[in-house]
Amino acid sequence: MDRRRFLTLSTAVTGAMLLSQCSIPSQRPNRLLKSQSGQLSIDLAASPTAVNLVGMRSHLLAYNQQVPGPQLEVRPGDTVEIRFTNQLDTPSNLHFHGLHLPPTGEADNPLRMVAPGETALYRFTIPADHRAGTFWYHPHHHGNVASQVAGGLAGLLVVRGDLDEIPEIQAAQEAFLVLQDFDLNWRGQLQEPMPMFRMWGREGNHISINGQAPPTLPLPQSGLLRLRLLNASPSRVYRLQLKKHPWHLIATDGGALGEPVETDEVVLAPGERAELLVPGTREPGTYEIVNLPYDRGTMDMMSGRMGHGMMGSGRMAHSSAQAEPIQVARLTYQAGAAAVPLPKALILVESLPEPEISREFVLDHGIDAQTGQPFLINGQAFDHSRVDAQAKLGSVEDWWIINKAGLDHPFHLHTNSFQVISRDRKPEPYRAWRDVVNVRAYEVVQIRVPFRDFAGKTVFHCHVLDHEDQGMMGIVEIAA
Ligand SMILES: [Cu+2]
Repeated sequence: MDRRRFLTLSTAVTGAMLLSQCSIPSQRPNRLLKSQSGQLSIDLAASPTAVNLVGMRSHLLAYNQQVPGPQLEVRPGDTVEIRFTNQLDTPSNLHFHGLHLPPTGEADNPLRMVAPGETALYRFTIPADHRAGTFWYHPHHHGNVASQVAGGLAGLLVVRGDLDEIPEIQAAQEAFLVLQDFDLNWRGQLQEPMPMFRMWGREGNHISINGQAPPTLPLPQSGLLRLRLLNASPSRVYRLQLKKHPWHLIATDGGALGEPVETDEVVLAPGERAELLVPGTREPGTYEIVNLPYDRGTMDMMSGRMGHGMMGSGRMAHSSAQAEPIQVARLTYQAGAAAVPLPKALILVESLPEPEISREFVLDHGIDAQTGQPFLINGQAFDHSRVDAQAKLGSVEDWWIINKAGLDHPFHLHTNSFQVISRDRKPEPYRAWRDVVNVRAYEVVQIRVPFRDFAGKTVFHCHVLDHEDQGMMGIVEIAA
């Protein structure tokens, strides 16, 4: 693609995004399915569905005809039964992203396949000591993940627990923001990405928040607003800022931090979640959350890999389809609520013991001799019959994720959350549980993983889902 074509495309895309902001809100808020008396038992069907998305009739893929899918809420100790029907024309399945569950059988089994037309039962118990947090569900059938998630298949799965019982947090207003992007033509149909965009990881020309245009959220004056964010986009990295107003990070992917951390930007790679508290302590008015341009390294790919060298710097440095800040939500002060201070302490994040084993995982681009796939971990593309690492049940391991490529690769591990220890050998400033860490182009990230329970085979992969589908995934087998 030459420069002029890229410019034309990015201008068109930005235009479409701006347009979608002033269009009418559409879908009603999506349905909440909460466990009752310790049980959540639901039917969930994935199907092609026409929905109103950011004011436009759009032909997407939906769970129970909603984009995003219904919000599930459970508590530690609950049993969950989901009768999942695949009404798509491609194989699918369910992954319970971030939950600590067995990776086998009818639980969080990423190697299971649900054929078109089939119904499968998913059945598991949320461990009694499960951390509270913002988790989610989405399809995970290798080869179809990017297209199915890009079609809209994603939903929140919230575990309520100790974090929710902290009095200040209990008193806070709560808002969930599911960030998705869709590549739609003027008829509202999903577009197949060009081969180059499949390589970079597809990004859409419409951003939606909970399937709608940017919402306006009430911020209680002198009180607290708790924002719970999920990046359910297949490739886009969101770089969020609350303009002219403080906000405090209180939770990452795997649950609460030890204490609130005041922050400026919140960078959310695909699959990542964050929770923030906004204290209503400023001049009453309306404040804006914007998404700033973010360069995943696609520009470097364009100039370097293609050898033109004409886009190395200057205005085009941000490579995603987005060139300007885009509004994601507005917060409007609302008087009348009781004053609530920021909580001083949250939930203790344990310090993990020194690792018994250290391993390296090199992320790179190339061609795997066996599969021909271009996204590799330790020189190999995904093979469902190969075990790439053997972890001992009850042990703690350090994984060094070495990105030798010029693109960001958000690294995701199933089953067990981890803590980031260092990035480019600089220690992480605070302890946090995560299941996705964005490993930036040429960066080295050290994570520490406890394998305490749940034997079996599970996967780790890049959460740019086009990369996962094209090989950037491996299997770790956990055994006694
Ligand atoms: Cu990747």
